[in-house]
Amino acid sequence: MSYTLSWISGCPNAWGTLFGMEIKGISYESDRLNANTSDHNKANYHFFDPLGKVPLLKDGDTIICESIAILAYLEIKHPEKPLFGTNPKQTGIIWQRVFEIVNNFRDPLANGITQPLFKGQALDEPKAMQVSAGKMHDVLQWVNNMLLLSTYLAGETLSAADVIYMPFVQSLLRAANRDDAASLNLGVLPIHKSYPNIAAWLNRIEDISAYEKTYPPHWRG
Ligand SMILES: N[C@@H](CCC(=O)N[C@@H](CS)C(=O)NCC(=O)O)C(=O)O
Repeated sequence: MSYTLSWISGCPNAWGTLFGMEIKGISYESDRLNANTSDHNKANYHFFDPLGKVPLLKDGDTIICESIAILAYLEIKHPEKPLFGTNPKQTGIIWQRVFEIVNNFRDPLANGITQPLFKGQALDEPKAMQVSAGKMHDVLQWVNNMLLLSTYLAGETLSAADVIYMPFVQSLLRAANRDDAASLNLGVLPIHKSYPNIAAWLNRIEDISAYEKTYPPHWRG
């Protein structure tokens, strides 16, 4: 069995997929694309994913786009080290969390704060950023409260919800640490003071060997 995963360093969706595959011990050929040269916009890539997005998994003749779909596909093929639970209740709660992330808790971080900072656009619209910061804090408070009640986002065991959400939180922290974020006073750093339960959750995840193995290479050094 041989998988190929196309990904871009620093893409949180792709990081979640890579992280999940490493946790499950699934080997794959790494097809790291270069965002700057727009490898993913080349025609042959669009043949597989019309939107030209990463990650994309090739498994022989089977092509799966969408990071969460890839994780669900691999879960069926590799049920060991489960990320989507082992009984109906766990599976239901994990999928509930996954959809809460997708519908409510991802975009206020990614679209509202992280992307404008990474694109160097945040200081163009400081008032809009303050509005976005309010929405980001609403989300972080909700997640921080959730992590007071359980060790991981969907209970006492690491699940797909943690794997999917962690890269968005780490991307936010990296963006908030940029020099141009200082004047925005986002109030998120240091995370162990602003949101201690999220900080402890991140520490637990960082201790997993798959975290270091899948850490975005261009973020190093
Ligand atoms: N829903 C998709 C979103 C993937 C996505 O937005 N990928 C971004 C990078 S994080 C991408 O490929 N961007 C390249 C582009 O839009 O040209 C998933 O989760 O797989």
